[in-house]
Amino acid sequence: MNTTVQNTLSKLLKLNPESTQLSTISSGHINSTWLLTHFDQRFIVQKLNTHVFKHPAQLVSNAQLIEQHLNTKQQQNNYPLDIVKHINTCNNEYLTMLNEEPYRVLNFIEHSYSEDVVKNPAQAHQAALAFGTFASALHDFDTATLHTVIDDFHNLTMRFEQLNTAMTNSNKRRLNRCKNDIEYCLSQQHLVNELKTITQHLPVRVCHNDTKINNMLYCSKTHKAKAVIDLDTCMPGFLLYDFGDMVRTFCSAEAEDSTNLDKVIIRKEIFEALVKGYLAPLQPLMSNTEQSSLLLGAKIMPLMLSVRFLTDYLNNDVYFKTTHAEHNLERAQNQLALYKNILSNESWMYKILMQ
Ligand code: ADP
Ligand code: GN1
Ligand code: MG
Repeated sequence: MNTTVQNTLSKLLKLNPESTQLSTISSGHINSTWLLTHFDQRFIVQKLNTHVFKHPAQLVSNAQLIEQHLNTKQQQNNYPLDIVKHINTCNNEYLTMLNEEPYRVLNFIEHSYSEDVVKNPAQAHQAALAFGTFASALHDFDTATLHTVIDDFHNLTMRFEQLNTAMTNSNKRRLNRCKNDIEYCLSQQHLVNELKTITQHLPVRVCHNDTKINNMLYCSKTHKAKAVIDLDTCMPGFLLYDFGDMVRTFCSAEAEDSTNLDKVIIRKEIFEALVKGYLAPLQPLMSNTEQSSLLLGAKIMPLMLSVRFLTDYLNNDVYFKTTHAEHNLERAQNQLALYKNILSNESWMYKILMQ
């Protein structure tokens, strides 16, 4: 590990760098994340990505309001999961500028692990139960107190506009590589109208907005859900997005960037377990309309991610972390394969959702 980084991060907690250890955690696409160990104490240290999060203080403020709300619920025995909390750093701050970059420290959730691909229905059930429990614990949270950390984050119309802009500015080689994928995405814009119609009848709730599988932690002893993490995009929205992002990241047998497209298909038993886990805490709060809207989320999210990955590919990979030149294109094609598979399985998915 780079000793300069280790010195810098140790400084955040006034620790002697010689008695700390640092390792990189690379599962997220946005922030830079490290595990900082000091004897038996462990901390998560994150450098927030200011290209993505223009106002990091607002993100921390949102997360802390949610932390407090969940804390109160936990004290009333109404929230069974662990809570990720911001830790006060050297200057008595929750967000610290070091070399002009914003850092924060979180409590490390001990005895936990995250997954990038769901291995079995029990894992899907536990993860969906966790995200459902999280949403249900926030049903009485005042959404007006949250800052909009990213404008139009799940605005499909705007995502199509960003794709169109990227096409006009892109280099020809990259544009040619994904012309067909772009054409297909643009042919699916009718979903925008479906979304507009249905959302008129839905309640605005606190959404996590990034319910992908590696944003929750399992207990390494019981393998049950332990914590919902990565609260950076919690904002007012519709639950269909959270449900859709779970379907997108739990149900395929392949990781989001796999090029093994034949295997990018919805696994029925995983979908069943997901629905059961998510609805257990939420169904009592939901109308029939809201419950049935979730299926639209399952279509919207892989399509929206294809559009976002294609946009970033055309923009020369400025948003998502990539490990190789075609990474964003591979992700986009993977998500399109998943989207098409969902379209061909819609009817049984709807039956399971509504039974
Ligand atoms: P990003 O915003 O880049 O996705 P995350 O906040 O999701 O970053 O963190 C990346 C990974 O770090 C997670 O998938 C998880 O494996 C690990 N992680 C993050 N926060 C914690 C925590 N409080 N305790 C334990 N592991 C964590
Ligand atoms: C990003 O930060 P991470 O890796 O949990 C992205 C999500 C995407 C996801 C795709 C702030 O999530 O919106 O769905 O990648 N987060 C942001 O894997 O853009
Ligand atoms: Mg994450």
